[in-house]
Amino acid sequence: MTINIGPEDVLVVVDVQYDFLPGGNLAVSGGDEIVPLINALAKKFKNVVFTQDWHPADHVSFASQHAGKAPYETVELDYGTQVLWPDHCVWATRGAELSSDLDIPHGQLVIRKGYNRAIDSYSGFQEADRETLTGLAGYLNEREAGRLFIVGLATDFCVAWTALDGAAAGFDVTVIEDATRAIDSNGSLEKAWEDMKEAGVERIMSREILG
Ligand code: VGL
Ligand code: ZN
Repeated sequence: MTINIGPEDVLVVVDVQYDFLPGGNLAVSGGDEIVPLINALAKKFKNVVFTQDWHPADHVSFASQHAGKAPYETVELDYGTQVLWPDHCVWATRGAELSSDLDIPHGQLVIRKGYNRAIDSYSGFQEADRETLTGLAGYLNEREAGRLFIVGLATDFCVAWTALDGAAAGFDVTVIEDATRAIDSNGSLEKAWEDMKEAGVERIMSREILG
């Protein structure tokens, strides 16, 4: 059963940046394996948008900014519990660049997120305070976007939060599982799939589109 991609459908490529790829500061295991698949999928889509994790060097999500804290520990912030990460995707560094192995010249938009020092943003739509919007929903609505198909890194953080917020914004959202890879810290991957299922996010494999 093949899913036909129409001219309104949008491929959302989440955070395929050097820091999330092997050798990067927050490398996601197997992250490089999905790049050829994303390139193949992108050929089926007229519309492709990217997200880019884009932090100042003193970002609140970095363990280095919290005395006595190590990566993968948590802190309580105004907006809730924040997982602490190794420094990653610092703006204007190579680690923050989108992989040049992406071969998607027809990509239309790069939405940066996480640039406010005091607020993290896994989601491409909304920052972690659940208030500050990135503008992505406005852009997609103005473009009269159809279904959103989400790929990239990492399944259990930026992919999942983008999928959940896309669904909350009223979009029909599908995650292409084998075109994602996960961090999977403290059961985060299983929880992410549960949350996405509950929100009505579809979960497919790339062959359902590629045939
Ligand atoms: C991400 C942790 C921190 C992601 C971004 O892209 O999934 N994860 N910042
Ligand atoms: Zn980040």
